[in-house]
Amino acid sequence: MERTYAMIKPDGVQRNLVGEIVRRIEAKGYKIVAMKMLQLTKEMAEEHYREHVGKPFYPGLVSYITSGPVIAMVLEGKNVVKGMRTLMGATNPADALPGTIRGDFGLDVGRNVIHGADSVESAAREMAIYFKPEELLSYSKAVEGWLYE
Ligand code: D4T
Repeated sequence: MERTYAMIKPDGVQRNLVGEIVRRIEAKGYKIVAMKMLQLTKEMAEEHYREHVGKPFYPGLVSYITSGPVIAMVLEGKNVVKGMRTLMGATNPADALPGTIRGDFGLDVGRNVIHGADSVESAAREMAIYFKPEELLSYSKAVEGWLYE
């Protein structure tokens, strides 16, 4: 089953959106296989956002993502990488549709509430920044027969 890395950003935590976001992820049917609260170091932020080094928004992005605690998660489910991107909505909340997390809760691209990996490869790279392999749990849930045919 596919896995992705997702992270409720410091604004999501400060705005008391953790419960609402986790509720949406669970209600969709994705399984949480790892979750923790942490504050990113500058080094972790630089590793996470290494593809954006040199872009005009990079310094602000690193200072925002390190500004407070985040919720780091590994999620599992059928097509979860694409599905989480759909649940989150467009990167810029101004373009995100109502019903998506960013569409419902965000206003500004630099405060877009949640991160989700954009490919299976990025997901693997990102989850390794935040979790040791043994922190990713494998378990079954009784509801699976009602989620998958
Ligand atoms: P993340 O990685 O945070 O989930 O966002 P996306 O995957 O949806 O979008 P991204 O990698 O293109 O951008 C990373 C991060 O940078 C912020 N950002 C982006 C910004 O502040 N200004 C900008 O102009 C852009 C393009 C928002 C997300």
